Amino acid sequence: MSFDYLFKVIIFGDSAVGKTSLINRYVDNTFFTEVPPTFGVEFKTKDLQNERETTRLQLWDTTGQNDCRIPFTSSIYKNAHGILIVFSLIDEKSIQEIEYFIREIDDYCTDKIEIILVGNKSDLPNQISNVEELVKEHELSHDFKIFKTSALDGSNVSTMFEYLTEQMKLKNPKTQRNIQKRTDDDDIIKIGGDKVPEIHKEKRKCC
Ligand SMILES: Nc1nc2c(ncn2[C@@H]2O[C@H](COP(=O)(O)OP(=O)(O)O)[C@@H](O)[C@H]2O)c(=O)[nH]1
Ligand SMILES: [Mg+2]
Repeated sequence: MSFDYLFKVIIFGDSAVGKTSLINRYVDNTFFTEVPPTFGVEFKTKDLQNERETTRLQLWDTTGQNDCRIPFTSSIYKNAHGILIVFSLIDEKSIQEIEYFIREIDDYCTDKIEIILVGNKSDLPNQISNVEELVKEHELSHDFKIFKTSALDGSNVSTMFEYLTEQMKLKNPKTQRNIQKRTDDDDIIKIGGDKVPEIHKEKRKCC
């Protein structure tokens, strides 16, 4: 199957913030109170269609590598168009971790990659009241958009992914013709072995 757009989105964040649950909610409309741990990197796809175009999103789930501070291999960034940094709206430590992920992705991100911060678990009581302020302290002076979501009740999940998709289209206007015959197989990467692609050598100005 071919698509007008094929976007790769990487989902980072502290462990147990709901990365896998957000993907499950968006792709399969499911939610589990117990989620099997993600090993390494896996992706699920979501196809979007309107009267003008078809879009395939590859949503790359990551395990909490940050727990043991093993950096992500550079190959994960290959052909990435979007990055979500997920934190929990009830867990201040996960907000502090944003800084770690921003530093991690610093070397690989270009202005072409859309980065969004996602505060998940908005359904729970005892939300941190000054989330925006705390996030600002750790986003290293960027001005990333923040979405508050709940994978449990689904609120804002589609809205957040739709916003991301629109931003990726705006940043990749030429992709439309170039990738018409691309399939998922073109984008499968070997974890650990690949060189940093050309696009990533032009460093993101703001990182
Ligand atoms: N209440 C609530 N629990 C959530 C939400 N998202 C995930 N969880 C729970 O948080 C735990 C960790 O979720 P998981 O998706 O495995 O997190 P990950 O390690 O970041 O992939 C699981 O018990 C989920 O059921 C949410 O939006 N609300
Ligand atoms: Mg997971």
